[in-house]
Amino acid sequence: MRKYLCFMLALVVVGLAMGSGAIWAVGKRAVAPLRNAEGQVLGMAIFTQEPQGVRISVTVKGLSPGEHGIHIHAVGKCEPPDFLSAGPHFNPTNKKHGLNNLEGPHAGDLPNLVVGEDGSAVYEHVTDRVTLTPGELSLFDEDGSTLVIHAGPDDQITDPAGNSGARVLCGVITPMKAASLKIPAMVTTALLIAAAAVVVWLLLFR
Ligand SMILES: [Cu+2]
Ligand SMILES: [Zn+2]
Repeated sequence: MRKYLCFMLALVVVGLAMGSGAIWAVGKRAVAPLRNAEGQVLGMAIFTQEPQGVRISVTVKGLSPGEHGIHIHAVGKCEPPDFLSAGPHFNPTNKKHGLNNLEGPHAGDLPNLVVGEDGSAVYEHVTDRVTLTPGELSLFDEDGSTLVIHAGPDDQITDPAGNSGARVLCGVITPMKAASLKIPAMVTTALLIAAAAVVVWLLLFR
């Protein structure tokens, strides 16, 4: 009887281990290589799910100095040269455009990217209007999402895109599976081995 109780306990441990692996596999980080119309990668965006929201970290080069509109767009597709395939701004809550719009903003609206005289920029912003985890605000909905950088500044009020001009860089937001699995996979494996050892010990030596 005790043997079976212990066996069931071991099964629960295995189940938990596999369950935790599955939860982590959803991914808490994502990445978007930013390409121009010629297909050159001129930047990289990293998305990290944090308790207070998603941290978006962007590094880019080769842009014109000054302010550039930067948004999360609704469709995970970057077809050059115009990137219109990325669709409108990510807007699951059905708002209007602009951080300064009383009827806004879109979930995908972000403060402008400021590019230096050398054409490069480092950008960091945390938004609680999107998530990497499943749900209504998830960037990983059926058709995915993109990060788009525009030729001009976003005026943060004109619907639907803030008059920010052409789409110059586009990146499909992709979950970082390998990175998000690495440590949890080790933990899962350790738990599995421990559980298996318990089972073998119980069955053979008790
Ligand atoms: Cu945009
Ligand atoms: Zn918008």
